[in-house]
Amino acid sequence: MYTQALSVENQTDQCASEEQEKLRRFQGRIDGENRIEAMDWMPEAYRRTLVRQISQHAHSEIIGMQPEGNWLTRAPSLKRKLQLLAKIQDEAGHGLYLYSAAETLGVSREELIDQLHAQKAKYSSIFNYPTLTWADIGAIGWLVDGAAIMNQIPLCRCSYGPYARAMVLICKEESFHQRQGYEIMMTLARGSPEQREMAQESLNRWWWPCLMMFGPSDRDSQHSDQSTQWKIKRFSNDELRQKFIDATVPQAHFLDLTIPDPDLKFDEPTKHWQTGPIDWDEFWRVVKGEGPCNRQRIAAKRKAHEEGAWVREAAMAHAQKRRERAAAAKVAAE
Ligand code: FAQ
Repeated sequence: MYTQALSVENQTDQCASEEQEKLRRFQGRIDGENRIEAMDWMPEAYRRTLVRQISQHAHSEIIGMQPEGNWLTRAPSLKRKLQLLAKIQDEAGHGLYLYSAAETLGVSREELIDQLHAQKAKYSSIFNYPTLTWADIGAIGWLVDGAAIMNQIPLCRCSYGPYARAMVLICKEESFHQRQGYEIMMTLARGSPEQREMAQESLNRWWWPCLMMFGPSDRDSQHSDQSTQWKIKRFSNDELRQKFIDATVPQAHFLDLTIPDPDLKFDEPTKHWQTGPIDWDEFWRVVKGEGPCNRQRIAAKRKAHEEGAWVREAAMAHAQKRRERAAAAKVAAE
């Protein structure tokens, strides 16, 4: 009995030390700026963190199509309509790319989409705000895509290979989106007094929610420390938020628009723009499902999924037929 117990203990010790060794080698690879690939050993918590972040990111791209889709039939010209259509299609592509990246971690797209529909998975808070005027399409491109790029450029250097590679193309397209949004704002800001007012009113509504997009302040960010150690995150939420503020305030000045923040000031010693306090209660309300459009977004997403079932079934049936035909052709050739 006694010797058996000893040998079980020894085995447990050995397993624990092997696990420690794997962890040490894993962190060493990350510290040495090597990429982790899908077939590599990784700690379960690293895998779960990536599935959480990548799937939330994918859901954001897909849900993010809705506020813009609202203006497709009302774009002010054919050129604007085509641009907007192309942009929304890009967002769909980003979502699919990101679902594929998540799937390399051993989770199916169906499972991820079910989690979104069941409201167990999050998507970005920003897409729970309504698009009330055409200027909102400009503001989304300028500010939301601007914030997305600021957050996503560092993700091109994320330690997980499939996510990092997906981000390269996504960032290129987001840059184009940002420019088309800024160009809409410029047209409005230099247009009639009514157009200027529309641009200003839109900036007033989108500014603060865009600052919230970067996530809670560093002191309340529960995942940041671990994600930074794993080089999934390269900058903290507050650092990226500050970079965005510093880049965007001069762009607003160029448009001759006013940032809706009476406390905004340039801090000469640090050379940073300082904002007033962010309303974190609003942020958490929106994250917890109580934003202006949360229910509407999920209901629209579920409806589209249900109505699209026949497309998925037809695609699967077509793929099955092709497989059968290829197998029959192979047999005939033998
Ligand atoms: N909204 O500990 P942290 C786009 C949650 S794509 C909702 O700091 P983390 C393109 C967070 O999940 C926009 N929830 O978390 C486009 C966590 O909850 P959990 C999306 C948020 O992961 C443009 C909790 O709070 N981009 O815009 C938000 O270390 C135009 C604690 O937070 C990405 O997803 C939020 N804003 O840092 C499309 C980029 N912030 O999961 C259409 C990738 C935080 O424990 C039109 N993601 N939470 O239940 C990231 O970089 C990170 O996940 C952060 C959050 C920075 C978003």
